[in-house]
Amino acid sequence: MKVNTILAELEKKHPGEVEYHQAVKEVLESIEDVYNENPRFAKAGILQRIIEPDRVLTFKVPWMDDQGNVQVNLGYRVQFNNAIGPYKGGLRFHPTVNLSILKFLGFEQIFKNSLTTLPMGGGKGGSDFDPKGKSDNEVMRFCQSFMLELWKLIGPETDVPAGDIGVGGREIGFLFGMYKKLAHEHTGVLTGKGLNWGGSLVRPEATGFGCVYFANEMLKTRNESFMGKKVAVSGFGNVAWGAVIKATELGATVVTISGPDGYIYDPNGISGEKIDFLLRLRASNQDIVEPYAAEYKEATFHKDKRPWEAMVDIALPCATQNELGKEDAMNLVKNGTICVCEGANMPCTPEAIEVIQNAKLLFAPGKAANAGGVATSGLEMTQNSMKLNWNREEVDQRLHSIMINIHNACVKHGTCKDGYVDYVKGANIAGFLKVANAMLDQGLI
Ligand code: NDP
Ligand code: 2IT
Repeated sequence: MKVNTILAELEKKHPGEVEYHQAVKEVLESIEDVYNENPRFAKAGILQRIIEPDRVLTFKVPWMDDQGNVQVNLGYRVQFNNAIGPYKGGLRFHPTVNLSILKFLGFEQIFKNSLTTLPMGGGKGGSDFDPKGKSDNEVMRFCQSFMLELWKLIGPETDVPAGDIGVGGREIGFLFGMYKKLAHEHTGVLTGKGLNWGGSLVRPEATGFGCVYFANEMLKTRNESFMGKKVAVSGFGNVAWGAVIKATELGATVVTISGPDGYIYDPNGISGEKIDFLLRLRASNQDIVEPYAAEYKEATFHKDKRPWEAMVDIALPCATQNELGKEDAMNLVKNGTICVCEGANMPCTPEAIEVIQNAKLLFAPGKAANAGGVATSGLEMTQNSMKLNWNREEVDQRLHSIMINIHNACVKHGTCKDGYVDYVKGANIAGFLKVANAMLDQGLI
């Protein structure tokens, strides 16, 4: 395998899809050695087959706003790979959504889902629709129109979408309602459902909890823990709030959260009723960062800045891709940070990862550290199939042990000669081998 040749071909075939190229490059560089060790991979064209999605559906989503005007957005579903199970991955509703972003996310999802040990393939979808500032009725009409196209492609044994940026419980409800009506079935076709109609306990907080469980395993390898540590979290969405709660529960003080307009620093920690306050603001579609600083006088608002300038022991980027760059990484290293654990997908740029790893900090890539969300989606699918609900402890225990297993897989495949664990390499190799071997077993299809 010649990584550079394959990447050059990919860039020629899909010009300008920079996030997709970025994600593929990282995986190819990590797996080069194990790929070359088994000549059957090259003979079966595994690489060329794994980096292209099986199919991409693009569609138009017309909907009517509250003023009676027709709006048109674009909808997508990228079905990447189903070697080890039905396509599985979230839907993102955000104005920045394009094919490059969804292909990077779908590609990452293949390896992430493989790491969970559950039978799930990789996919992703979404729209450039912006739920921010829209009424519930507008969101409902949009979701219904979106599902009118999507339902033909998905099913509980075919492709199981879920949430991502801009898609939470409300959107999943509207999407599910329309699917149920069209397909005339009540099945686990989406995950992140409401508890009364097939959802799983712990799913809402699972990604954040899983990220902290993973970070805790990394810390243990250096006889460290969350106890007494200062933590910076970015964002305050589905992923971030679970991370804030679990890190606090393990004895840390979470001093930052952020939004697109800046971050807040609260030296007393963001916990208890402050989290309830934030969740209320979020539920009513309001900005959170500035109102928080207005409500809690000890907190300071840092407009248009990122939390990575704060003095912290642990950084958990939980907002979006490429939100932590080289300078941010240099700041963290300078400030004595010991661990960076990605709650979001690809939040650190390749240059930032290089700085962090060269300084021998603990670093976990999102495909390992945020796999708790999709893993708990997998547990939701299992419960739906059994037509049974597990209690909170049961789901949380399974999530916890899945995160420990993922950590162990990364250590197994990522430990370097000097003992440093390259979790990026470990996650990519462990995730890749399982899918590649399944593809070999199943022949050329
Ligand atoms: P949400 O929409 O719930 O939250 C995203 C958060 O990030 C919001 O607080 C948002 O603020 C903030 N944000 C968005 N863009 C920016 C930006 N450019 N700069 C700073 N803050 C920003 O999304 P999720 O929590 O679901 O997703 C966050 C990340 O985690 C994504 O990378 C997603 O792919 C990943 N992920 C999600 C999983 C899930 O189960 N939901 C599972 C695994 C990974 P505001 O709302 O004010 O714009
Ligand atoms: O990036 C992700 O793993 C998610 N957005 C969750 C996907 C899922 O199917 O639960």
